[in-house]
Amino acid sequence: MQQGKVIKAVGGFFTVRNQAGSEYLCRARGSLKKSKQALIVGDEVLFKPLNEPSGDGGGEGVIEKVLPRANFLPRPPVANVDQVVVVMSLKKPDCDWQMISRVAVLAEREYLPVLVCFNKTDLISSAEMDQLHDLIEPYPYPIVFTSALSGNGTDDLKNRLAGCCSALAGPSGVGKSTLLNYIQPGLSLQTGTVSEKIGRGRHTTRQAALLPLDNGGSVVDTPGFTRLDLKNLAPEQLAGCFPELEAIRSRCGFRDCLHLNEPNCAARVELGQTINPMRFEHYQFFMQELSQ
Ligand SMILES: Nc1nc2c(ncn2[C@@H]2O[C@H](COP(=O)(O)OP(=O)(O)OP(=O)(O)O)[C@@H](O)[C@H]2O)c(=O)[nH]1
Ligand SMILES: [Mg+2]
Ligand SMILES: [Zn+2]
Repeated sequence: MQQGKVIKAVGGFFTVRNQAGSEYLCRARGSLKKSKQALIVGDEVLFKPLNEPSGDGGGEGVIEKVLPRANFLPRPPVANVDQVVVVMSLKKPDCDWQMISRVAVLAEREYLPVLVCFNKTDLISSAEMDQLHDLIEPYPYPIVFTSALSGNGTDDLKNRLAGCCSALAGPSGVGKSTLLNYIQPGLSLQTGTVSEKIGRGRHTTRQAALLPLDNGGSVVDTPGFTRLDLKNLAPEQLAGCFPELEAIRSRCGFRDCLHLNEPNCAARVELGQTINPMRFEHYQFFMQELSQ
Protein backbone atom coordinates (compact mmCIF):
# COMPACT_ATOMS: atom_id res chain seq x y z
CA MET A 1 0.00 0.00 0.00
CA GLN A 2 1.20 3.53 -0.76
CA GLN A 3 0.14 6.95 0.41
CA GLY A 4 -0.77 9.64 -2.06
CA LYS A 5 -2.88 12.71 -2.67
CA VAL A 6 -5.92 12.99 -4.93
CA ILE A 7 -5.01 15.65 -7.47
CA LYS A 8 -7.99 15.23 -9.81
CA ALA A 9 -11.40 13.58 -9.54
CA VAL A 10 -13.43 12.94 -12.69
CA GLY A 11 -16.39 10.62 -13.08
CA GLY A 12 -15.39 8.04 -10.47
CA PHE A 13 -11.70 8.07 -11.46
CA PHE A 14 -9.14 9.67 -9.18
CA THR A 15 -5.64 10.70 -10.14
CA VAL A 16 -3.42 10.02 -7.14
CA ARG A 17 0.13 11.35 -6.85
CA ASN A 18 2.37 9.39 -4.50
CA GLN A 19 5.13 10.88 -2.38
CA ALA A 20 7.72 10.19 -5.09
CA GLY A 21 5.65 12.19 -7.59
CA SER A 22 4.34 9.28 -9.71
CA GLU A 23 0.71 9.37 -10.76
CA TYR A 24 -1.84 6.57 -10.70
CA LEU A 25 -5.34 6.57 -12.13
CA CYS A 26 -7.41 4.96 -9.41
CA ARG A 27 -10.89 3.75 -8.73
CA ALA A 28 -12.20 3.71 -5.17
CA ARG A 29 -12.70 0.40 -3.40
CA GLY A 30 -16.39 -0.60 -3.20
CA SER A 31 -16.83 0.16 0.48
CA LEU A 32 -15.47 3.68 -0.04
CA LYS A 33 -17.94 4.34 -2.83
CA LYS A 34 -20.81 3.45 -0.54
CA SER A 35 -19.70 5.76 2.27
CA LYS A 36 -21.34 9.18 2.29
CA GLN A 37 -18.08 11.07 2.15
CA ALA A 38 -17.10 11.54 -1.50
CA LEU A 39 -13.43 11.60 -2.34
CA ILE A 40 -12.28 15.08 -3.34
CA VAL A 41 -9.16 16.82 -4.56
CA GLY A 42 -6.65 17.20 -1.75
CA ASP A 43 -7.65 14.00 0.04
CA GLU A 44 -4.77 11.95 1.40
CA VAL A 45 -5.37 8.29 0.58
CA LEU A 46 -3.84 4.84 0.91
CA PHE A 47 -3.92 3.02 -2.40
CA LYS A 48 -2.80 -0.29 -3.87
CA PRO A 49 -0.92 0.10 -7.16
CA LEU A 50 -2.05 -2.35 -9.87
CA ASN A 51 0.30 -1.22 -12.64
CA GLU A 52 3.39 0.89 -12.22
CA PRO A 53 3.73 4.02 -14.37
CA SER A 54 5.74 3.32 -17.53
CA GLY A 55 6.91 5.23 -20.57
CA ASP A 56 3.46 4.65 -22.11
CA GLY A 57 1.56 6.37 -19.35
CA GLY A 58 0.66 6.61 -15.70
CA GLY A 59 0.04 3.70 -13.38
CA GLU A 60 -3.25 2.38 -12.14
CA GLY A 61 -4.48 1.53 -8.69
CA VAL A 62 -7.28 1.12 -6.20
CA ILE A 63 -7.90 3.53 -3.32
CA GLU A 64 -8.38 1.54 -0.13
CA LYS A 65 -8.67 4.20 2.54
CA VAL A 66 -9.11 7.97 2.97
CA LEU A 67 -7.05 9.51 5.76
CA PRO A 68 -8.70 12.03 8.10
CA ARG A 69 -8.96 15.53 6.64
CA ALA A 70 -7.22 18.48 8.29
CA ASN A 71 -9.86 20.73 6.73
CA PHE A 72 -12.54 20.73 4.09
CA LEU A 73 -14.19 23.35 1.91
CA PRO A 74 -17.60 22.35 0.57
CA ARG A 75 -17.42 24.71 -2.35
CA PRO A 76 -15.21 24.47 -4.26
CA PRO A 77 -14.89 20.93 -2.85
CA VAL A 78 -11.28 20.58 -1.73
CA ALA A 79 -9.54 19.11 1.31
CA ASN A 80 -6.29 19.67 3.21
CA VAL A 81 -5.30 23.11 1.94
CA ASP A 82 -3.26 25.71 3.85
CA GLN A 83 -4.97 28.85 2.57
CA VAL A 84 -7.88 30.06 0.47
CA VAL A 85 -7.24 32.65 -2.22
CA VAL A 86 -10.42 34.44 -3.21
CA VAL A 87 -9.95 35.68 -6.77
CA MET A 88 -12.22 38.48 -7.92
CA SER A 89 -12.02 40.63 -11.04
CA LEU A 90 -12.49 44.37 -10.67
CA LYS A 91 -14.41 44.43 -13.96
CA LYS A 92 -15.76 41.90 -16.45
CA PRO A 93 -17.30 40.43 -14.39
CA ASP A 94 -17.86 43.19 -11.80
CA CYS A 95 -16.43 42.68 -8.34
CA ASP A 96 -18.86 40.78 -6.10
CA TRP A 97 -17.92 42.03 -2.64
CA GLN A 98 -20.45 39.93 -0.83
CA MET A 99 -19.14 36.79 -2.50
CA ILE A 100 -15.66 37.52 -1.14
CA SER A 101 -17.11 37.61 2.36
CA ARG A 102 -19.05 34.40 1.74
CA VAL A 103 -15.93 32.50 0.71
CA ALA A 104 -14.07 34.02 3.65
CA VAL A 105 -16.74 32.80 6.10
CA LEU A 106 -16.40 29.23 4.80
CA ALA A 107 -12.61 29.47 5.08
CA GLU A 108 -12.77 30.95 8.59
CA ARG A 109 -15.03 28.14 9.69
CA GLU A 110 -12.17 25.78 8.84
CA TYR A 111 -9.60 28.11 10.49
CA LEU A 112 -7.98 28.70 7.10
CA PRO A 113 -6.11 31.91 6.27
CA VAL A 114 -7.67 34.01 3.51
CA LEU A 115 -5.93 36.03 0.83
CA VAL A 116 -7.92 38.23 -1.54
CA CYS A 117 -6.65 38.67 -5.10
CA PHE A 118 -8.18 41.49 -7.14
CA ASN A 119 -7.47 40.67 -10.77
CA LYS A 120 -7.90 42.59 -14.05
CA THR A 121 -6.44 45.80 -12.61
CA ASP A 122 -5.68 46.74 -16.23
CA LEU A 123 -9.41 47.33 -16.78
CA ILE A 124 -9.88 50.10 -14.20
CA SER A 125 -8.74 53.72 -14.16
CA SER A 126 -6.56 55.23 -11.46
CA ALA A 127 -9.61 57.17 -10.17
CA GLU A 128 -11.48 53.88 -9.79
CA MET A 129 -8.46 52.42 -8.05
CA ASP A 130 -8.55 55.30 -5.54
CA GLN A 131 -12.25 54.61 -4.86
CA LEU A 132 -11.41 50.99 -4.33
CA HIS A 133 -8.74 51.83 -1.78
CA ASP A 134 -11.29 53.90 0.14
CA LEU A 135 -13.68 50.97 0.08
CA ILE A 136 -11.18 48.51 1.54
CA GLU A 137 -9.99 50.74 4.36
CA PRO A 138 -9.94 48.87 6.71
CA TYR A 139 -10.11 45.30 5.43
CA PRO A 140 -9.46 42.23 7.55
CA TYR A 141 -7.54 40.23 4.93
CA PRO A 142 -4.32 40.69 3.01
CA ILE A 143 -4.89 41.78 -0.59
CA VAL A 144 -2.92 41.41 -3.81
CA PHE A 145 -3.71 43.33 -6.96
CA THR A 146 -2.94 41.54 -10.21
CA SER A 147 -3.34 41.70 -13.93
CA ALA A 148 -2.90 38.42 -15.73
CA LEU A 149 -2.79 40.49 -18.91
CA SER A 150 0.16 42.76 -18.06
CA GLY A 151 1.64 40.54 -15.35
CA ASN A 152 1.45 43.35 -12.76
CA GLY A 153 1.34 41.96 -9.24
CA THR A 154 1.69 38.35 -10.33
CA ASP A 155 5.10 38.00 -8.65
CA ASP A 156 3.51 39.14 -5.41
CA LEU A 157 0.77 36.53 -5.83
CA LYS A 158 3.26 33.81 -6.66
CA ASN A 159 5.35 34.63 -3.59
CA ARG A 160 2.29 34.24 -1.41
CA LEU A 161 1.61 30.80 -2.89
CA ALA A 162 5.14 29.55 -2.16
CA GLY A 163 5.65 26.61 0.15
CA CYS A 164 2.00 25.86 0.89
CA CYS A 165 -1.13 24.48 -0.73
CA SER A 166 -3.68 27.10 -1.77
CA ALA A 167 -7.20 26.75 -3.12
CA LEU A 168 -8.25 29.42 -5.61
CA ALA A 169 -11.91 30.28 -5.35
CA GLY A 170 -14.06 32.77 -7.19
CA PRO A 171 -16.75 33.26 -9.82
CA SER A 172 -16.35 32.09 -13.40
CA GLY A 173 -14.40 34.41 -15.67
CA VAL A 174 -12.42 36.32 -13.02
CA GLY A 175 -9.16 34.89 -14.40
CA LYS A 176 -8.17 32.13 -11.98
CA SER A 177 -6.78 29.84 -14.70
CA THR A 178 -5.23 32.72 -16.67
CA LEU A 179 -3.37 33.86 -13.54
CA LEU A 180 -2.03 30.37 -12.94
CA ASN A 181 -0.89 30.08 -16.56
CA TYR A 182 0.95 33.36 -16.09
CA ILE A 183 2.72 32.51 -12.85
CA GLN A 184 3.54 28.94 -13.85
CA PRO A 185 4.29 28.70 -17.58
CA GLY A 186 3.67 25.21 -18.89
CA LEU A 187 0.46 24.55 -16.99
CA SER A 188 -1.53 25.26 -20.18
CA LEU A 189 -4.85 25.48 -18.37
CA GLN A 190 -7.84 26.12 -20.57
CA THR A 191 -9.29 29.62 -20.25
CA GLY A 192 -12.53 31.05 -21.59
CA THR A 193 -13.93 34.39 -22.62
CA VAL A 194 -16.38 36.47 -20.63
CA SER A 195 -19.77 36.96 -22.27
CA GLU A 196 -20.16 40.58 -23.48
CA LYS A 197 -23.93 40.40 -23.08
CA ILE A 198 -24.30 39.12 -19.52
CA GLY A 199 -20.77 39.88 -18.33
CA ARG A 200 -20.23 36.42 -16.89
CA GLY A 201 -17.67 33.73 -17.41
CA ARG A 202 -18.46 30.55 -19.32
CA HIS A 203 -17.54 27.97 -16.70
CA THR A 204 -14.44 26.92 -18.55
CA THR A 205 -12.70 25.01 -15.76
CA ARG A 206 -14.92 22.00 -15.14
CA GLN A 207 -12.99 20.08 -12.50
CA ALA A 208 -10.76 21.06 -9.64
CA ALA A 209 -7.11 20.07 -10.14
CA LEU A 210 -4.15 20.29 -7.79
CA LEU A 211 -1.16 21.74 -9.63
CA PRO A 212 2.47 21.94 -8.53
CA LEU A 213 4.28 25.28 -8.62
CA ASP A 214 8.04 25.59 -9.13
CA ASN A 215 8.43 27.55 -5.86
CA GLY A 216 7.51 24.60 -3.70
CA GLY A 217 3.85 25.53 -3.45
CA SER A 218 0.84 23.92 -4.97
CA VAL A 219 -2.49 25.31 -5.95
CA VAL A 220 -5.94 23.97 -6.67
CA ASP A 221 -7.58 25.58 -9.69
CA THR A 222 -11.32 25.24 -9.29
CA PRO A 223 -14.46 25.79 -11.36
CA GLY A 224 -16.09 29.21 -10.84
CA PHE A 225 -19.39 29.38 -9.01
CA THR A 226 -22.29 31.80 -9.06
CA ARG A 227 -23.94 30.97 -5.74
CA LEU A 228 -22.56 29.97 -2.40
CA ASP A 229 -24.77 28.87 0.46
CA LEU A 230 -23.63 29.29 4.03
CA LYS A 231 -25.56 26.18 4.95
CA ASN A 232 -24.81 24.34 8.18
CA LEU A 233 -23.67 27.45 9.98
CA ALA A 234 -25.55 28.44 13.12
CA PRO A 235 -26.27 32.22 13.38
CA GLU A 236 -24.30 32.43 16.61
CA GLN A 237 -21.23 31.00 14.82
CA LEU A 238 -21.20 33.76 12.20
CA ALA A 239 -19.46 36.52 14.19
CA GLY A 240 -16.61 34.06 14.88
CA CYS A 241 -16.09 33.89 11.10
CA PHE A 242 -15.60 37.67 10.86
CA PRO A 243 -12.16 38.36 12.39
CA GLU A 244 -12.91 42.05 12.89
CA LEU A 245 -15.98 41.13 15.00
CA GLU A 246 -14.15 38.40 16.85
CA ALA A 247 -11.55 41.02 17.80
CA ILE A 248 -14.08 43.24 19.63
CA ARG A 249 -16.20 40.51 21.22
CA SER A 250 -14.80 40.95 24.73
CA ARG A 251 -15.70 44.66 24.63
CA CYS A 252 -19.42 44.15 24.00
CA GLY A 253 -21.90 44.43 26.90
CA PHE A 254 -23.02 40.85 26.49
CA ARG A 255 -20.62 37.96 26.16
CA ASP A 256 -22.79 36.34 23.50
CA CYS A 257 -23.48 39.63 21.68
CA LEU A 258 -24.59 39.06 18.09
CA HIS A 259 -23.75 42.69 17.22
CA LEU A 260 -27.26 43.35 15.95
CA ASN A 261 -29.16 45.70 18.22
CA GLU A 262 -27.81 44.81 21.65
CA PRO A 263 -27.04 47.66 24.03
CA ASN A 264 -23.35 48.44 24.67
CA CYS A 265 -22.26 46.68 21.48
CA ALA A 266 -18.68 47.60 20.56
CA ALA A 267 -19.40 47.00 16.85
CA ARG A 268 -21.35 50.30 16.73
CA VAL A 269 -18.34 52.16 18.09
CA GLU A 270 -15.90 50.45 15.75
CA LEU A 271 -17.99 50.87 12.60
CA GLY A 272 -15.86 52.85 10.16
CA GLN A 273 -12.87 52.47 12.50
CA THR A 274 -11.66 48.86 12.73
CA ILE A 275 -14.85 47.51 11.15
CA ASN A 276 -15.44 48.15 7.48
CA PRO A 277 -19.09 49.26 6.97
CA MET A 278 -19.42 47.12 3.84
CA ARG A 279 -18.21 44.05 5.72
CA PHE A 280 -20.65 44.78 8.52
CA GLU A 281 -23.48 44.90 5.95
CA HIS A 282 -22.42 41.47 4.73
CA TYR A 283 -22.51 40.23 8.31
CA GLN A 284 -26.06 41.55 8.78
CA PHE A 285 -27.16 40.11 5.45
CA PHE A 286 -25.75 36.66 6.22
CA MET A 287 -27.29 36.79 9.68
CA GLN A 288 -30.73 37.28 8.12
CA GLU A 289 -30.06 34.52 5.62
CA LEU A 290 -29.07 32.09 8.38
CA SER A 291 -32.03 32.99 10.56
CA GLN A 292 -34.60 32.10 7.92
N1 LIG B 1 -8.18 42.30 -19.20
C1 LIG B 1 -7.91 41.21 -18.48
N2 LIG B 1 -8.47 40.03 -18.84
C2 LIG B 1 -8.17 38.94 -18.10
C3 LIG B 1 -7.30 38.98 -16.98
N3 LIG B 1 -7.23 37.74 -16.44
C4 LIG B 1 -8.01 36.97 -17.20
N4 LIG B 1 -8.59 37.66 -18.19
C5 LIG B 1 -9.55 37.16 -19.20
O1 LIG B 1 -10.72 36.73 -18.52
C6 LIG B 1 -11.31 35.63 -19.21
C7 LIG B 1 -11.62 34.51 -18.24
O2 LIG B 1 -10.41 33.96 -17.76
P1 LIG B 1 -10.32 32.49 -17.09
O3 LIG B 1 -8.91 32.35 -16.63
O4 LIG B 1 -10.85 31.46 -18.00
O5 LIG B 1 -11.30 32.66 -15.85
P2 LIG B 1 -11.58 31.59 -14.70
O6 LIG B 1 -11.69 32.36 -13.43
O7 LIG B 1 -10.58 30.50 -14.73
O8 LIG B 1 -13.04 31.06 -15.10
P3 LIG B 1 -13.71 29.58 -14.86
O9 LIG B 1 -12.72 28.54 -15.23
O10 LIG B 1 -14.89 29.62 -15.78
O11 LIG B 1 -14.11 29.56 -13.42
C8 LIG B 1 -10.33 35.27 -20.32
O12 LIG B 1 -10.81 35.85 -21.53
C9 LIG B 1 -9.03 35.92 -19.89
O13 LIG B 1 -8.22 36.28 -20.99
C10 LIG B 1 -6.72 40.26 -16.66
O14 LIG B 1 -5.96 40.42 -15.69
N5 LIG B 1 -7.07 41.31 -17.43
MG1 LIG C 1 -10.73 28.47 -14.96
ZN1 LIG D 1 -21.58 43.37 19.95
